[in-house]
Amino acid sequence: SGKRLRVLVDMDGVLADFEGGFLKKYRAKYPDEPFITLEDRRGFWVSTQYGELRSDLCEKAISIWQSKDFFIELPPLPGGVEAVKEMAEMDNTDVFICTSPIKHYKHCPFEKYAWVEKHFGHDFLEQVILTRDKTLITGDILIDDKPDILGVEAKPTWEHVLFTACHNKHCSMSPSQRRLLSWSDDWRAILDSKRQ
Ligand code: BVP
Repeated sequence: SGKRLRVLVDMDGVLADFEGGFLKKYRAKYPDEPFITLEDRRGFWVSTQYGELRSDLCEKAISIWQSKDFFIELPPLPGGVEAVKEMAEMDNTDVFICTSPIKHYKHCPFEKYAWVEKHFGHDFLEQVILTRDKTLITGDILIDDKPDILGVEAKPTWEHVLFTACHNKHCSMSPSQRRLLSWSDDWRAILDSKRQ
């Protein structure tokens, strides 16, 4: 019934474990430097919190995700790949992976495509959207762990469903905003609530 549902799914922090992958490689490269446990993470920007811990740690953090093989080696978050594959098979449903690459472009955009091919298969590359401004992309739902998704479009078409992550679990939210606590949470009910 009704028109097709378009679901946009973020990659880092929703499908790929950016925070866990970062911490593991940061500790391996800088074993004698202080670090922030996932329990103590606050704020979307890892680099900002490391810079607050000690100013030189901001650039050390950045060096981790600018390195070759950082993005391709990110482990999938539990249930995410399976959920997106199931969504893509649903009637009247179009799913896109919508992700913002870092501006240090040597490895990240390539490895984001390679990650999707590795975990979803070559054909799923049709579903990848790389953009620095998600407000330009039209959709019914955007599942994303970033609390504030801003861009040039003041009124994006999508409803932002906040995917819970270590850095946002304490964030207060407007009463109308919805969360997806994990991929074990009822994402099917959220999709169904948007169908005509
Ligand atoms: O490519 C990811 C990692 C990067 O920003 C992008 C976020 O994309 P979305 O999840 O919004 O699609 N990134 C960069 C920094 C610092 C840069 Br300086 C950071 O602290 N955290 C982070 O995720």
